[in-house]
Amino acid sequence: MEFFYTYGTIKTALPLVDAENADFVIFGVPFDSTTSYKPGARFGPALIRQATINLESYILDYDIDLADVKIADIGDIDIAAGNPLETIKRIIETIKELKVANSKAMPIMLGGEHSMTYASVRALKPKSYIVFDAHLDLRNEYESNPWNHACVARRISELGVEIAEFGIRSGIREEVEYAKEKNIRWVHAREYNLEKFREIVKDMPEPVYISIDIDVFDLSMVPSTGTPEAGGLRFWEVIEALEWLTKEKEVVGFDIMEVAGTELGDITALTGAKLMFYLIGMLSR
Ligand SMILES: [Mn+2]
Repeated sequence: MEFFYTYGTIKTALPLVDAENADFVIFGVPFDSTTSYKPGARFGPALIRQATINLESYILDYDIDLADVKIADIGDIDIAAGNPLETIKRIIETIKELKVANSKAMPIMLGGEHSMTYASVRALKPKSYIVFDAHLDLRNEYESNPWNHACVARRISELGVEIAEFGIRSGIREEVEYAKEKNIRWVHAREYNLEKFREIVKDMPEPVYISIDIDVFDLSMVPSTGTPEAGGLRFWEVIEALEWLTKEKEVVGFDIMEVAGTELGDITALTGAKLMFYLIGMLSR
């Protein structure tokens, strides 16, 4: 398989295999053309990869060494700067190409702005979409653009995918009304706990796609992100929910989005990298 390498791969931290032989295939989407507040998500994939150098491959909690897991990193999608629809098309093509080469590979997308999650959902066709996010992302359009990052959950709901959102603390009335009308369940960050998560997710159809907008976490852990919001979730709260979810439900893929920044060693990227290691670890159990 031929892929585009923008910023190199993750191989400094982990021994990698070819995409054809991998159980997990990482790719980056260095796209941030609709970002409305804090730019830099185009550097998210590179910063997350760089942050993995700081991590141990052994996951203490699971007694799993990621060095023993078959992981590939195919580099970054050749994005179309300023053109979300064309970039979405290219992501879908890449995932389809990957699935032809290796049908059992689980794609892991590193972003990049959240609008691109639509592409993974389109390509992987899950029945449920479970997202951790500060924002509802249910606007019909934002700045006259239906492919803006603030609209991604709405576009996904239009695909007929069942949606649940956790860690929410930002949205407008139109979005709350749309959620009610379409039976989209969401839990405010103030009211979030594992019990509520399980209660909502347990009856959702499989397979599921997991999306983590890094802004779901408390601002102190993720200062470099497109639209930062105070009052977020703690790291272990999210990990515990994901541990339960990955045990209970079939997962077709996941993403970690909206990591931004311009400097190596960025805190937000360190949070994203650690989260990725945990997710690969729990999905390998
Ligand atoms: Mn968000």
